[in-house]
Amino acid sequence: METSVMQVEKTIVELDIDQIQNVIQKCLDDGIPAWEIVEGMSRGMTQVGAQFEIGEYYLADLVLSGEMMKEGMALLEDKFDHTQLGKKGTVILATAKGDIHDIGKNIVGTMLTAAGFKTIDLGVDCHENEILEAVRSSGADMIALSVLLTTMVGAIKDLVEALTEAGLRQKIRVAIGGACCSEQLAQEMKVDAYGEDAVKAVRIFESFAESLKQGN
Ligand code: B12
Repeated sequence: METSVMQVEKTIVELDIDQIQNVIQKCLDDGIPAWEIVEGMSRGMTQVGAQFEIGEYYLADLVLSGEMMKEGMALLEDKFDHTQLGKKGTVILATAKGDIHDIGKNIVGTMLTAAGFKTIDLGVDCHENEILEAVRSSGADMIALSVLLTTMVGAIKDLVEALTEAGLRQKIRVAIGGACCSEQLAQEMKVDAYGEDAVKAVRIFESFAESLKQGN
């Protein structure tokens, strides 16, 4: 039997924008937590991306799916427990310099917010100095860097070097994710973790928060 979360996923894959609010409302009426609905939307977006890659979907379809994501998120925004916000720490979100992909980063941000993290979203095409500045001014001790373009993996190294030069590397946890990232790349670039999806991102940042609390 198709659950209502599966319906959300399917609605995104089928780009049925007229139905997205209805299916999300149905989930909420069924008592499904907002983060589970976001997971369903995220799976749908991943499939839309895959369809685009094989030439089944076009650019206009991607834009439409992004619109659906926004409409859905607007319904869910106030369903997250905002009293917990920031209790687990502050995460800076950014897409690497030279890279303008932000759908995955935004999903990661929403899931982290839902899990009780305060997030500071610096947007796309972020230079390491901008990230460093945000670390200094906010006191954040965790960074989520999205990198989708292979040509931009050097941005990860530049960020790690900038943190090291500023004497901050030991205090800051860095995780990466996005199409061109992998566990191996994370090791090569000397970052603390790689996550393949937003659910893994939440687990990673929860373990970062725990280790920071214990002073490790
Ligand atoms: C949508 C898309 C676009 C859209 C972006 C719209 C937007 N606002 O983001 C548009 C059309 C603008 C675009 C442009 C380009 N794109 Co594009 N794009 C994609 C596509 C099809 C889907 C990406 C996506 O949104 N997926 C859905 C989301 C939900 O998944 P996600 O991003 O992977 O995020 C999830 C996880 O990775 C993870 N995650 C993400 N970030 C983080 C961070 C952390 C810390 C953690 C733990 C986890 C995590 O959690 C997310 C949620 O589950 C991918 C294909 C792909 N396989 O990724 C190509 C792709 C990334 N694009 C590609 C290319 C080449 C380009 C262009 C250069 C094309 C061009 N010639 O102009 C430009 C780039 C311009 C630039 N300077 O950035 C290539 C990159 C190839 C490479 N290896 O370098 C890809 C892989 C397609 C391909 N196979 O060729 N693109």
